[in-house]
Amino acid sequence: MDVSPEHTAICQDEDTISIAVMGPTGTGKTSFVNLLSGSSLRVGKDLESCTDSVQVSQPFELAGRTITLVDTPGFDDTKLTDVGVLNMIAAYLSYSHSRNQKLAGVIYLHRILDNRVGGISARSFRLFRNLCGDQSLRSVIIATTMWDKVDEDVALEREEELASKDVFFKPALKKGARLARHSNTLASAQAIIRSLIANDDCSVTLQIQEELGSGLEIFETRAGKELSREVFEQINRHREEMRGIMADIQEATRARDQESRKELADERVRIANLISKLQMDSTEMVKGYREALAKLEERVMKAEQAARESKEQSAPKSFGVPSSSGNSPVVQAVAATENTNAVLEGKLAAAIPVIGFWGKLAVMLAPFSLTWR
Ligand SMILES: Nc1nc2c(ncn2[C@@H]2O[C@H](COP(=O)(O)OP(=O)(O)OP(=O)(O)O)[C@@H](O)[C@H]2O)c(=O)[nH]1
Ligand SMILES: [Mg+2]
Repeated sequence: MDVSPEHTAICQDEDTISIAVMGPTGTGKTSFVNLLSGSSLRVGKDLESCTDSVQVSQPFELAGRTITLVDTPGFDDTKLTDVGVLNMIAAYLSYSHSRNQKLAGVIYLHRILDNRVGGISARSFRLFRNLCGDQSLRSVIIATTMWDKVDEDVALEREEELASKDVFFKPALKKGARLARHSNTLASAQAIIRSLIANDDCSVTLQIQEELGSGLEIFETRAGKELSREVFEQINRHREEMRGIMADIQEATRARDQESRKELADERVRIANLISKLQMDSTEMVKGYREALAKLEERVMKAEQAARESKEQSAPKSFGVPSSSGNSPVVQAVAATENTNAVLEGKLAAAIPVIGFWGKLAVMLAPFSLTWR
């Protein structure tokens, strides 16, 4: 399990605030992060989920603040389990909180073109609510995306439905969350950020941060409990499916239909694997969380060490590297994938001019701090 951003550098800057971007897979989280920050984090191209770890954007300036965006994998990822996703997000949130990194709020993205107010979207939002708790909803903006993909009239109708039905966003909106539109332009993304950082002191503690900070185990948190319940239901659904397949296999055997029998047998194996993965993940939730946290801590320590060494060796003043001290907050900078790949290929000189200071710092520190994919 990987908690680390793909390309991480650590430096300290107490004035930098971070904003987490969450939501189901494919809602445009990474696109939103890239648009605002100028990062080049990988964006999905097909139906498969794309982001498979928590990753942090380059810092950018807006409304007099230095901001980093925390991009997260979505629940209902096609490759990761929900337990794996929760562990990664929880480890990041808990660790950054323990290092006093200011979280200004959370932007939750929802595709306006999803015509079902239920299913995956509702499940994902339920988990999100449990992760945030009620008290931090004032620092949550639910932003609808993909307005260009659906007729405006239909989109407006759906927006109204989202805001007015108990089954979806209404209860959260009543408790202080805000609904916004993201029209895929920089101006609309910036407007969302501005309204998030305008009203408060730009520091919120999410429910899961409080819970983990007070010593609860991940499975004892509200989100952990909700997810365990969901996983249990998922396993039951798969078992039900399995019973149907077994009956079909018997039927195909009786009918001597070898082709169907083979297809059904393959499906049986696939579902059996799914069940055992879900069972293992949920029984090992604590282990998975601790591993995620340990990896994150190790990488941060290595990157800090590398930052210190780099500062000593390479005239840091010219880069304006902030001073490092033991308990300062964590700020992570991310370089673009293509440029980091260039570094891997030994093209450091070619990569540096493109990515600016934060990317440069990331590139410099990366070989010390990362497990490359
Ligand atoms: N038409 C349209 N496409 C968008 C918009 N936002 C994102 N996309 C596209 O939607 C796809 C998924 O976008 P991502 O940014 O990778 O979504 P994500 O939420 O990060 O997905 P995961 O990493 O899989 O959780 C990409 O092909 C984007 O180009 C939008 O507002 N309009
Ligand atoms: Mg993504």
